[in-house]
Amino acid sequence: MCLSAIGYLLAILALRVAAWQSLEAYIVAVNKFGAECVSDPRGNSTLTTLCISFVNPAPIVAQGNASTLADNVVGRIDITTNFVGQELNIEYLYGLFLEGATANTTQLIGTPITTVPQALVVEQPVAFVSFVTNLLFSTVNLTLPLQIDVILRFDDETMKVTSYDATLRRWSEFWDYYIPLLVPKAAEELMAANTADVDYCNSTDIIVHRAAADICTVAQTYCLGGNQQYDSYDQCVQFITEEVPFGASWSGGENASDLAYRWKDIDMVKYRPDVHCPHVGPTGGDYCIPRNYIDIVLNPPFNESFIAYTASGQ
Ligand SMILES: *[C@@H]1O[C@H](CO)[C@@H](O)[C@H](O)[C@H]1NC(C)=O
Ligand SMILES: *[C@@H]1O[C@H](CO)[C@@H](O)[C@H](O)[C@H]1NC(C)=O
Ligand SMILES: *[C@@H]1O[C@H](CO)[C@@H](O)[C@H](O)[C@H]1NC(C)=O
Ligand SMILES: *[C@@H]1O[C@H](CO)[C@@H](O)[C@H](O)[C@H]1NC(C)=O
Ligand SMILES: *[C@@H]1O[C@H](CO)[C@@H](O)[C@H](O)[C@H]1NC(C)=O
Ligand SMILES: *[C@@H]1O[C@H](CO)[C@@H](O)[C@H](O)[C@H]1NC(C)=O
Ligand SMILES: CC(=O)N[C@H]1CO[C@H](CO)[C@@H](O)[C@@H]1O
Repeated sequence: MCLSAIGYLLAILALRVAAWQSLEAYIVAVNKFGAECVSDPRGNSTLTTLCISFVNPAPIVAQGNASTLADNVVGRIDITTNFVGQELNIEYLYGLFLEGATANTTQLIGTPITTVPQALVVEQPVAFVSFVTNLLFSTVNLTLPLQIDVILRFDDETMKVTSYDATLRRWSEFWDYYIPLLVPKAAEELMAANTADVDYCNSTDIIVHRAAADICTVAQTYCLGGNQQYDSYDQCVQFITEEVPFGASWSGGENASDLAYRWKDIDMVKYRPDVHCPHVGPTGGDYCIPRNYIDIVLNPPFNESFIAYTASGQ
């Protein structure tokens, strides 16, 4: 009885294993998640030249869909928050790194230029990938590495990502390291633009005003008519610099002006103002909420497990 039950379970397991798509299919899908490599010259990457990358995400951000993400994908990025559905996940995954590529002012987040894989483990339908991406801060000619870890779960039929959990490793340490290196250049830019009310003896104030100039330029350029968020550029700057805190390096998603919340949204606004203008505005849309540490740790947003079947003993 017991043996046959085990035999039955083994048979189920064998069926399941036989039903999974190949490891190669998973590796290709992991690659596409990183860069939508299909339309990229690096698209024929293999395991040895893994093309995980957020380099040049513009086409994904512009078209607002990614063939790699399931419609109801649930994602989490540790320094920001949880995102449900394609549009928001594209915003946060790919939009985060976009603007720095074209802006001619000092951006608070660098532009990914190269990516080197560090780890890849696949056990269908779950994969773990870790990569070091080099971020370029072009106005200060500085390139710095950041390691990113992502656990992914795929729909084995469509090979689209249904859940992902991403961690920007050592982000707070990274932030404390690089932000001071941007301050002199940011101050120079603000002075050149005759920006009012900046305390040039206060590094944080310089960075806050740099962020405000970028956020408010975008808000006033693209959020028009029914999408308007602020009465004027000056009112926007006043709100960003005085009414919300700048926020900690890790507190994106809270009601703050910093990179990971209002600042990072500026990339997406021009493509779909109706969706993204509230994210740079005073309300912050639905995504600008206080977060409780214990709640974050104990209540993951995912509808499915990241524990692979063999590990779970099923
Ligand atoms: C893609 O693969 C083909 C065939 O293996 C190879 O000839 C070509 O150089 C590769 N392209 C790139 C950009 O690596
Ligand atoms: C993405 O959107 C564009 C334009 O809306 C559409 O042409 C394209 O087929 C879509 N791609 C996918 C993979 O859904
Ligand atoms: C930076 O870009 C803005 C808007 O695209 C433009 O008005 C400005 O002249 C540029 N500044 C420099 C120094 O290139
Ligand atoms: C930027 O930095 C690189 C590497 O440190 C250096 O070779 C290059 O000359 C620098 N470029 C400028 C414009 O300063
Ligand atoms: C520096 O600027 C920040 C942001 O504007 C502000 O919150 C902080 O109080 C300022 N610090 C000092 C010492 O003035
Ligand atoms: C964020 O803070 C501002 C200023 O205090 C406030 O007006 C706004 O309602 C807050 N937004 C949320 C979502 O709490
Ligand atoms: C079908 C289902 O349960 N969907 C949920 C998946 O998780 C997200 C985020 O927690 C929920 O918003 C969905 O309702």
